[in-house]
Amino acid sequence: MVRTNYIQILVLASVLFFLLYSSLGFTQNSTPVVAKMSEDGVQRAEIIVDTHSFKPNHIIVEVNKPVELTLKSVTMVIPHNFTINHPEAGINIDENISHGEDVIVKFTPTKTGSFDFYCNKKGIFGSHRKKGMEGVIEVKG
Ligand SMILES: [Cu+2]
Repeated sequence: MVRTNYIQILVLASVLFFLLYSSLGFTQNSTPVVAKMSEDGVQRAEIIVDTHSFKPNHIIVEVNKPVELTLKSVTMVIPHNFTINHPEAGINIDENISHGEDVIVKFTPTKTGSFDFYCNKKGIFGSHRKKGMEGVIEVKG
């Protein structure tokens, strides 16, 4: 009888943990944010890097104008990453972001379209990307 209770508690705890963990990690598309054009002609935006999200995760920029994204990590321990691999559009970045660190990435998109970015890190429960660390850079003409 004691043994049965122990197993029930273990199963319940596992289910709760799984629900909690998976609820942290599905992609919710945030409202698109238009990168702000500065006087120096650079389009700038900030992205908050958390576990497991980028906020915002949809940035709109103009084609053929330089873009500067500030990636601000607000995590306590876990390192993340910003990968966007679209050399055909002049965008090819793979930058690690330590916990609590600000990383600035720069590129000039040469093609219109929607280009996906993500975190390439993997935890013991799977890739950060699958948990929601992905987004899109939308390049407009
Ligand atoms: Cu990550």
